[in-house]
Amino acid sequence: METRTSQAKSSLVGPAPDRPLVIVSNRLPVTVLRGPRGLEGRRSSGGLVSALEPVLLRHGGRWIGWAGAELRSGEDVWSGDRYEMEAVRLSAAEVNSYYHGFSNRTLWPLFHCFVARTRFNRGEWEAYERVNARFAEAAARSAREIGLVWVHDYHLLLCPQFLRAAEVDVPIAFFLHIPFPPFDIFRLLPWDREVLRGMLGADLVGFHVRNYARNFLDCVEKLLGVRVDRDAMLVEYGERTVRVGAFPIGIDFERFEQIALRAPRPLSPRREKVILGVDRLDYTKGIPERLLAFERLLETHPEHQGKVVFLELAVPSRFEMSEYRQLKRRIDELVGRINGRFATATWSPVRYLYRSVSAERLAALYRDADVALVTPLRDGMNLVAKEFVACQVSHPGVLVLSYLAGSAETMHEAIQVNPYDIDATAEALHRALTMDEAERRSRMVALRRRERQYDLGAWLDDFLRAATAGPATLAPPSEQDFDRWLRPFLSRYPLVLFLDYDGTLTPLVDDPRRATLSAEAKRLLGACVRRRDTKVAIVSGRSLEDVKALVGDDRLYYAGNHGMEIEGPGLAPFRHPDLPLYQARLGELARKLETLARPGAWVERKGATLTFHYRGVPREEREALVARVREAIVQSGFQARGAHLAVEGRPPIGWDKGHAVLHIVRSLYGPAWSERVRVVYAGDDETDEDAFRILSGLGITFRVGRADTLSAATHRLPNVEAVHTLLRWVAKRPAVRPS
Ligand code: ADQ
Repeated sequence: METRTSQAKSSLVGPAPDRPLVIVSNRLPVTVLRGPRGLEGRRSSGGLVSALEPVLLRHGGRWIGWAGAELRSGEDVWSGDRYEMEAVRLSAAEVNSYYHGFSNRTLWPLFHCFVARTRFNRGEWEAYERVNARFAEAAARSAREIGLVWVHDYHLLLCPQFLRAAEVDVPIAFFLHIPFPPFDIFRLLPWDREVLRGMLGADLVGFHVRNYARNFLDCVEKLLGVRVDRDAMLVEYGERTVRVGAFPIGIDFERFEQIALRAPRPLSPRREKVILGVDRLDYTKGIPERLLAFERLLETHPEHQGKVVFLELAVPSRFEMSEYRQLKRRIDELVGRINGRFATATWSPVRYLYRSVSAERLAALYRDADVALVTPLRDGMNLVAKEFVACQVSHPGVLVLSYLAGSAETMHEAIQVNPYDIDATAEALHRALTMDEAERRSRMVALRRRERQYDLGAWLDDFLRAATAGPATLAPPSEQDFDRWLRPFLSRYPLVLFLDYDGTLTPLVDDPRRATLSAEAKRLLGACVRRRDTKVAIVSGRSLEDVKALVGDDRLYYAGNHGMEIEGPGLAPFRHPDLPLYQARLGELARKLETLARPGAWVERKGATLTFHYRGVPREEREALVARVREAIVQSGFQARGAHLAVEGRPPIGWDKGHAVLHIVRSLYGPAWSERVRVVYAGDDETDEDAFRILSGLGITFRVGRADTLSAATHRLPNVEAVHTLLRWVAKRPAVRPS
C-alpha cells in the first residue's frame, strides 16, 4: 500500500501553514461572464475547486487565476467571505496559444504519453512563458505576510521559477495533477530543460504517485545533470535542495457517502445490471476502447444480452478543439453501432448521456451501479474510481480499473486491466458481473477503508506539512555516488582525469595569489598519479609556470593559459604556434591596461594571455572600469572574457580548454584514443564549458558550483570537497591491468 500519507484521516485541512496562503491555478473558482447587466460570476464545479477551497476557507488568502472572460483593469480583484480572488487578464490570442495551444495541445498529450497527438510550436511556447510570468507577477505581489504560495498543474510549470526570480521569500510549492511521463517521452519536448528548471523554482514539487516522482527525478538527473537522492526524494538545485514527493489525492469521502445515503432510491427493483462509466469527454479516458470491450462482452458472453446495460456519462470538455469534436463523433457512432447490433424491442445495451449531472444524481448512480468501468488510457489519478467506492453504501459493486490510472497504485482490490486489451477488459467485465457477493464485499470493504482514511483532508495535511517543513539538505556526494557514475564508464580502461585549478581543486579566494593547494589535495593527487592506470592533468587559466608551481608535482600534466601551453611526462612541450604573432601586441595591451589600474586593481601578465584583476576596487566603480578594460582589450584585437572578479585578454586564436584536452589525449594515445582510454573532467568555470562541449558523448564531465547555472557537463558537484571525494574514489578504485 502507498504509505506516503503518514497521517490517517484528519479534520479537513490540517495544521500548517498557520498564515494565509496564495493559490495559483489556471482557472479561478468562478467563471466570470460579461452579461447585459455587467459582470456575473458562476461558480466552477471542477474537482480542483472542491479540493482546494477548504484550505482558503480555513486560512484565508488569495486565489489567483484566469476568470474565463476578458476583463478590464479595475475589474480583476474581488473579496469573498474568507479569501480574495484575483483574475489574471488574458487576451483571446493568449488563451489560444497558452491554453488551447501549449497547455492542451503540447503538454496534455505529451504528459499522458500520446506522442502522436502532441504538437510543438515555438510561438505557443513563448506565449506560455509570457503568461506564466504574468501569473507569477500577480502571485508575487500578493506574497507578503503569507505562509505559502501553492502553484497548480501543467498550465503553470514555469511559474515557480518566475516566483523565485521575483525573490518571493515564503515557501513555494507546486503540485501536478496529471502524470509526469518517463524520460524517453519527456525529452521529446524541445523545451525540456526549461520546463524542469521552471518546476525546480519550487521548494516542494508534488505528484500523485511515486512513479511520476521517479520519472521527474530521472529527467532532472539526466537532462540537467544535477544530483538527486532517490531514497530521500531530494534534488540539489542552486543553493537549495528541492523536495519531491508523492501525495496521492483523496476525495471528501464523507460528503460523497452522505449524499449517497440521502439520494432517492429507485421505486422498483431493477431488471438489469448496470455497468457505469463517468468521465470528462477526453481521449485519455479510453471511452471508445471501453465501448468496444462491452461489445466484445456481448459477443463472447451472450448470456449477458438483455440482462446488462452500460451507462456512460460524459461531461463535455474542450469542445473548441477539433480532436475533441472528432472523439465525440466516434463515440456517437460506436454507441449507435452497438445498440443497432444488439438492441431488442425491450432492451438497449448502451445508454449514453452527454452532459453533467447533479452531485445527488451522480452519487445515486455510483451507489446503484453493479460495476464501475474506469479504464483511462492514462490518468494522473482518476477521482471517479474513488467517488464510486465512497458511494457504495448498499449492495457492494465491483471496480474495474485501468492500471494506467494513478489510482491503480493504491486501489489493489479493484480488478485491474490493460485498457488497450479489449478481450481482457471484456473478460474482466464478465468476472465482475459474475463475482459472488462474499468476494465483492471483501474487496469493497478494503477499498472503502483506504479511501476513508486517506481522504482529501489527509492529502491536504500531508502536502501542506511537507511544503512548510523548512529546508532540506542533500548529503554530500559520496564515493558510492562516484562508483555509480564512473565505474560502468571506466570499465577496464585507464583514465585521464582533467581538473581545473581555482574553484575546483582549491576554493576560490579573494586574492588568487593566495590560492595554495591543501596538503590533503596534494596527497590525493599523488595517490592518483602513483597508479599505473591513471594520469592527471591540470587545465587552468593561470600561466603554465604559475599553476605548475602551485601544484608542485612533476608526475602531472599541466595546461596553462587555457591550454595554449602544455607540458607533462612523455609529452613534447606545446606552445600554440600562433602565439609569437601576438607577443608584441600583448605587451602593448598590458601597458595600456596598466594605465587603467588603480588601488585594488592590477594586471597579471601570463605570457600567452593576461588578466586584469579588479577585486579590490569599490563595487560602485567596477562597472565603468570593466567596460573600459573590455574596450581596450577588444580595440587591441584581443578577446575579452569575464572571469572571477577579473577580465581576461586572450589572443584571437581558436583554441581553448577543450582543444587542450584533445591535444593531450591524442598525443598520449593516438587518434583512436577513445578506444584506449577514458576521460573525466571537472571544472567550475565558464571556460571549462568548452571542454564539456568537446567531451559530450566522449567523456564524463562535472561542473563544480551552483547547480542552477547552465552547463553542458553531464553531472554537477557542489564544491571543492566533492572534487576531493572524486580523487579519493579514483585513487582507490580497482586497478586496471594493462592489456
Ligand atoms: P480530470 O481529468 O478532470 O482531473 P478525474 O479525476 O476523473 O479527471 O475527475 C473528474 C471529475 O469530474 C470527477 O470529480 C467526476 O465526478 C466529475 N464528473 C465526470 N463526469 C461527470 C458528469 N457527467 N457529471 C458530473 N460530474 C462529472 C485531473 C486529472 C486526474 C486527477 C484530477 C485531480 O486528469 O487524473 O485525478 O485532476 O487531481
